[in-house]
Amino acid sequence: MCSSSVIYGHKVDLIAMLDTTVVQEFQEIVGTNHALQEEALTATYTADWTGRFQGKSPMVLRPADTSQVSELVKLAARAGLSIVPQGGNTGLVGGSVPLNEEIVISTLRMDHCEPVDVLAQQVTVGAGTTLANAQAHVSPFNLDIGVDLAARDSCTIGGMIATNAGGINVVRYGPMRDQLLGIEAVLSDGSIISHLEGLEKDNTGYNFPGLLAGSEGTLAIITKARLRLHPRLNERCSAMIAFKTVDDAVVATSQLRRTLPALQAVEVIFGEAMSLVSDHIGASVPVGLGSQAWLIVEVAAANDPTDQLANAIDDLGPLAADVAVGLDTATRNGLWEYREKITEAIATQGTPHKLDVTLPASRLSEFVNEVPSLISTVDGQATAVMFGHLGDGNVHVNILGADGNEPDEGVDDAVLNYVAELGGSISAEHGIGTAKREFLHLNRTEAELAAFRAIKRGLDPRGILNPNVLLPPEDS
Ligand code: FAD
Ligand code: 2HG
Ligand code: ZN
Repeated sequence: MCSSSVIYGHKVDLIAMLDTTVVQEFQEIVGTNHALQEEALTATYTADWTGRFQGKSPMVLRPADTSQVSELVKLAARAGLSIVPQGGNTGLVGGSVPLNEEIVISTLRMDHCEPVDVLAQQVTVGAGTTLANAQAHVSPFNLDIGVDLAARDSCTIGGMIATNAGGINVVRYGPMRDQLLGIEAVLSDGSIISHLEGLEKDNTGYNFPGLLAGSEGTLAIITKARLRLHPRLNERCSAMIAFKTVDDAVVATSQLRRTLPALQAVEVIFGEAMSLVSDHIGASVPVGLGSQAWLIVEVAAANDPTDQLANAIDDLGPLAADVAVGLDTATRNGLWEYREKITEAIATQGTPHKLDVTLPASRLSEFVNEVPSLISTVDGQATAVMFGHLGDGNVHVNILGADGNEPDEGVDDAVLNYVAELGGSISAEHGIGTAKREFLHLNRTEAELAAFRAIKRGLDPRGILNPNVLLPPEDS
């Protein structure tokens, strides 16, 4: 059908790599419409959200259910093909795209949500369900998914599990791993493991949900998940608080965590990020122009938590330089826009290196204050745009090079070594992917890496599942 195309130069070579009978067998499993080969059709599956990681694939397969995934994996294993599992392709570490011409298995068609189990406060959803659809599915029952993040319209539950996504409510509900009560997945030999009963207590051996959360597609392809749900807290109030120094924001965050039982989110925007995002959304800085840091604090409860928030802000005294409060949905959303549009604002400036790190609370302000000069010693023209989830000690450091180009590679090395020196983590919530695997040794000992490799070999002896991510190559 497409082997004679001259428009898509490299496609002919790629397709030639796949035996025609193998191609036919793949097509028989998912149907020809869901076995994509034309580069025009595969393009959105082969480049990542940031545009920094671009690959190519001989075939993107879109199975409808778990048994089709199982058949695809069996066939790939037999044919010696490697697989990149993909959900919404919103990952930010280059883990979701085929960088060495792997086939892609996209879960997007596996988006069925089973009826909400109100009695148990749980739901089982297909791995390809977007977070927004899962939220919409459970909200009529006054229930909520514990993890929320700005990519909610595109990211999938399977991808969120595979990356152990964090987002804005970790301070209250924990990351994706904490939401998991059961999982169904296809292993590298095509066998299916399924444990979806959702028993709150179930000590019957190894915990697959815990193992697969954060495994980044290297151990299995997740096909369904049983999620714990939380009562939906409809009474909400948000505030943006400006601080003269980074340290004031860190101290205030700790105080708010101690004094606000209804605390739902504590997010931070530092100076460079605030000016970039306000330009991007075409609005002025709401409060505290010239400050070094702004917190967005949200409280949520069954009964109006506004007084609770107002009292807690009063108690901050002179720490808080200025405050804007959002009582109604429109004003709250207006404040949140400054936080949620930062990633998009950065993307308009070029291709950044995204470093997503956690610091111990006692080293946070030192880190944030030091990073700009650290970066400039490596690349004099690079700028650091910083923001994140301060309640969890998680700072997103986006580094842009001159004229929107990527910065000097050495900036990653300098920042991540500094993080490790301060006792932090080189990946807070986005995962290791391709982007950080050469730095994994900064946080993991030889013994830990050996245990990781043993797990990988045990579950994927041929190394066909997402071979380019997480574990550093053995000879590095
Ligand atoms: P993909 O990008 O498709 O894949 C991510 C990884 O998971 C890859 O390694 C892939 O192989 C693997 N994978 C995907 N599906 C499966 C599956 N079914 N089985 C096995 N492996 C699988 N992340 C946060 O943690 N917190 C945030 O606040 C946050 N905000 C974001 C905001 C924006 C605007 C954007 C663009 C991204 C943001 N992210 C955030 C990153 C991203 O949304 C998350 O990492 C998300 O969990 C990825 O889900 P996905 O479905 O897009 O996965
Ligand atoms: C967020 O918190 C995301 O908004 C994206 O994790 C972070 O763009 C980034 O670096
Ligand atoms: Zn984040």
